[in-house]
Amino acid sequence: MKNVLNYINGEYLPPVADRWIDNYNPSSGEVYGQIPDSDKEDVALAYQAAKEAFSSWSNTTLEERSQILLKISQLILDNLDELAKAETLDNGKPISLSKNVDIPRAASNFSFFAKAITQFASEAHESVGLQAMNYTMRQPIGVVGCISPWNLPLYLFTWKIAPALAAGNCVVAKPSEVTPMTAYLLGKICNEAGLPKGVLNIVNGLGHTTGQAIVDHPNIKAISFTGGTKTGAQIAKLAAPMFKKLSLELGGKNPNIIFSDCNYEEMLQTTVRSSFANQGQICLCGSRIFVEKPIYEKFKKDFVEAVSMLKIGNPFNTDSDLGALVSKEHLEKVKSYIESAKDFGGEILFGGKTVNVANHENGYYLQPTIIEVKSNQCKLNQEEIFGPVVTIMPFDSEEEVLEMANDVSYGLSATLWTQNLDRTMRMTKRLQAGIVWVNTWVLRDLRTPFGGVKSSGVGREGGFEALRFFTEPKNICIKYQE
Ligand code: TXE
Repeated sequence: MKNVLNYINGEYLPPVADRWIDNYNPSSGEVYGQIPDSDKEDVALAYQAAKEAFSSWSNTTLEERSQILLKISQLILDNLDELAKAETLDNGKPISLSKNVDIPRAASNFSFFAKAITQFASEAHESVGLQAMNYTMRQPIGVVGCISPWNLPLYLFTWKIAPALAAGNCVVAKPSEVTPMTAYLLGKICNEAGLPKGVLNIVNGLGHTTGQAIVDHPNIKAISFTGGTKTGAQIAKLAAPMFKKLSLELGGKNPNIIFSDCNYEEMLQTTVRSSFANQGQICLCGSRIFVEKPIYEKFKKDFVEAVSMLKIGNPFNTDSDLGALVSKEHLEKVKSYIESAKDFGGEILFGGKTVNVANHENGYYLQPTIIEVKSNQCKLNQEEIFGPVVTIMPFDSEEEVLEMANDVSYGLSATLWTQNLDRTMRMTKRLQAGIVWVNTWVLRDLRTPFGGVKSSGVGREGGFEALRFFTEPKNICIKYQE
């Protein structure tokens, strides 16, 4: 059994109430360890440790802070194999993805913010003629809360923690109860890198208990959350009367818009990835594919053929393109969407069935699934499925596809495939999304603002946006005599 403990004040501790939750291996469906079922008392301990560490951490020089974060980044890379294996075991994602994307990105999150903090600056405003000078101080908030989901476990956990720490805050963090293992291993790395005790504290447990206790804590003044839209709404409701700063990165139902003049081969290859990478469990996946009529039939045929070549299997096999979905509950949820397709005239062009993987018969495997739909108004196009399921639909004009792309409650990202510059300019301006990719997908530059509009969230992460979120601006106005 591989058990997880809380990481508080630099030490690994069992939960105060000694209650535990089973942790499943999604590729086999077996319990392989236990994690703390923490409650308010554990969060209180974590808060206390963070509070005590704050005065010293917020006064370290930027150089010192930066060096420690760079060391954490390096140690993540030094332990890449162990972390990648742990991520795949916990989440079910292909090992190639853990090794090449998730863990290297976790290292980059630390190295990026280690450097960004040394370049972060604030403004000065001279009140000309009034003999006064204003400058803005950007001070760390204090103790902040970071709550992350299961789809990109260490990747998203560190995406929040790294800027929070870089800005001089102390953190109480909670990884998803479904995928706690790499966050657990990060504690050891932080100790080895010399991160002072209490600066980062990790409490494990369920959302409505441990997560809620973090949001509810009166002295944890900011919450950075990534997860489902419903959960985001609950967090906002609880945090608003306490006037907490909130950054909410929520779901998506992203359009992938394909015009006939696109670079076809590149579009096809990328669309396979943007549809099914990580079993479709990425908030940025292009789950609604709209194809211009002249190439619709050709695309349908080629896309089905390309997807039929994808290999679903044990995520530890290096040639598996798709591994297991994260949990039994999630598999059931995704299946129920597929089963509902026929209710509104959807036609399954490929997939739709669970997959039996040899020696892993109880794992949560599902075929990549393509459903042709008749209307953008159907449930499959309006609700986030968050699994290996995409819909496809033809369109006639720019105006029509724009209307369909925007006619959804979400607004995280959009992808556009065209060689026409004028069309690119017209459409990128009008697409309701926080991020628009043109002729590419998830090409990330960590300096750019990341987040969504409408039900996809509030606020932006990434670059200086994240450092602004994790600091409070203070205006200092000095009057002087001439
Ligand atoms: O996420 P939750 P779930 C979407 C996706 C998925 C749906 C539900 O559509 O099917 O959300 O997934 C913690 N107070 N995304 O239920 O519950 C929880 O413990 C404080 C999109 O697994 O939102 C975990 O650490 N915290 C998404 C984190 O919130 C709470 C990624 C996310 O879990 C809490 C994941 C509460 N009341 C799911 N309730 C994306 N944007 O990438 C739960 N949590």
